[in-house]
Amino acid sequence: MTTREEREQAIREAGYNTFLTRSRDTYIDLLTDSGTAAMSDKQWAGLMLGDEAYSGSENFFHLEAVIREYYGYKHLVPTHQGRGAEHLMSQILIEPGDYVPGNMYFTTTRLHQELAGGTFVDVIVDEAHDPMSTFQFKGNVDISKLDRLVQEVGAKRVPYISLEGNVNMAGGQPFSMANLRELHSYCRKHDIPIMLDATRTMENAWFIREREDGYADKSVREILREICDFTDGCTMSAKKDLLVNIGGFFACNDDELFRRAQNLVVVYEGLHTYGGLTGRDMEAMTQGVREAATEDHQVARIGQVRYLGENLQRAGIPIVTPIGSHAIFIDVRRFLPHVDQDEYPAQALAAEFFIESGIRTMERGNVSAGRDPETGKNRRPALELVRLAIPRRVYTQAHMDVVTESVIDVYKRRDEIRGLKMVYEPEYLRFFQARFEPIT
Ligand code: P61
Repeated sequence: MTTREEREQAIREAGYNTFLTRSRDTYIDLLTDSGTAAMSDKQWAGLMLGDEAYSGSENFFHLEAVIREYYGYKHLVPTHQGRGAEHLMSQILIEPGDYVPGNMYFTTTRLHQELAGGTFVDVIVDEAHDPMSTFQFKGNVDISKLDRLVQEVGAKRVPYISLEGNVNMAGGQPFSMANLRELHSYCRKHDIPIMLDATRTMENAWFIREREDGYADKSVREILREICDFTDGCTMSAKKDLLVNIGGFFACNDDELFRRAQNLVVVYEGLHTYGGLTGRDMEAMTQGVREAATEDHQVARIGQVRYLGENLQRAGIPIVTPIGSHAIFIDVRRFLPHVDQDEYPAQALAAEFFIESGIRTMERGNVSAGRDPETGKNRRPALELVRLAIPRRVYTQAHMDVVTESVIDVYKRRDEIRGLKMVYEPEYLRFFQARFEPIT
C-alpha cells in the first residue's frame, strides 16, 4: 500500500498513463486480464515437463492435440502471443487495398490489418456502440452492414471477416450462435472465410449457454466446438481464456494457408513447433485449455465479474450493460459529462482511480481509438470507457468490495475532475506510451 502523495507522484511521473506506472505502486491491479491469471497446480506441474528441444518438442504435439480436440482446427502454428498470430494472418491474407470487416475494432488487430495494407470496416450491430443498451448479444455482426460493404467493394476485396468472441472494446459482449450461423451461410455464398479471434471465446460460449435458447444443457466445450466449426481458422491470445502468462497461436483448416503461416512464423517468431514459446509454456497452455473449458471455472470467473458490476450498479455508477465476462467498463460520458472527449476523460478517470486507491485500470476511449489515417483527427469513438479488468483466479470478493468503495468515492467528487492534454504521442498504439499533463 502507498500513500496518496506517493501515488500522486507516481502517476505524474508516469505521464498520467497507467501503462507507464510500476506494478509495485499498484494495490489492486485491474489493468488487464491478459497474462495475469494464477496458474493451477496442474499447470505448474506442466512447467516441469518442458521439452526444450529446438525442434519437434513433445509439448508442441500435446498442444496441437488439445487444440484439435477442443477447437477442432486441423493445423496449429504457435506464436509468442496474440499479436504475433495477427501479424502472420494479416500478412498472409490481406492485399493492399483490401477491406477487412469485423465486429468492432481491436487495437492490435486493426493495426496489423492496416500495416498489411487493409482497411478495417466496423460491421458490429448498432447496440454495441450504445453503453446503455441491454441487448444480450452486442457482439453480433450486422449482416446488412457486411452486405453493404461486399456490394460496394466486391467480395474479392474482402479477404476474410474478423469475428471476435466476447468483444473486448464493446465491453466483453458475446455474439449468438444464431448470428454466427447466419453469418456462416452469408459468407459461404460469397466465398469469404470467417477468421475467429478466439481470445475470449470460451467465455462467449458460456454466455451462449446462459442466454440462448437450446444451449442450457450443452457444455462449454460443445458450444466452443460448434462455434469453431462455423469458422475457417483463428488467432489466439492464450493469455486470457487459456490461463497462461504468455502464449498464443494461429490455427486453420486450409492446408495452403497453414503452409504459408508455417513459413512466415520462422521469420518473426521462431521455428514452427514453438513460435517464440518455450516447451513448458506450451504444456501450461495445453492444461489451460482443459481447465478453461469447464463449467466450474466459467461460473466462478464470470460470477466474480458480475458481483463487482452489480455492486457498482446498485451504487448508481454508470457502467456498460449487460455486464461482460472479463471486465467492468465505466461509461465515462455519464461519469464525467463535463469533460470534452478531446480532453481524454477516460484517461483522466483512470489516473484518478489510481490516485484514489492504487487501483490500476485502463483507458478505452479516444486515446485507444487513435487517429483516423485519412483526416489525422482523433476518432472520438461513441464509447468512452474505463476498463476494470479482472484477472482470472487471482482476487477475492473482498478485493472487489474495496474496488467498489473506491469507485464510489471518486464518483462523489467527480465534478472536481479535469481533463488532460497529450504531450507525447507515439506513432503506433499510442495509448501504451502516450504522456499527458493536467489541463489547468
Ligand atoms: C487486453 F490495451 N488484449 O485486453 P496479445 N485480441 C483481443 C485481445 O484482447 C488482445 C489481443 C488480440 C489485451 C492486452 C492488450 O490495446 C491493447 O496477446 C481480443 O496481447 O498480443 C489483447 O493479444 C492481442 C491491452 C492489447 C491493450 C492491446 O488487455
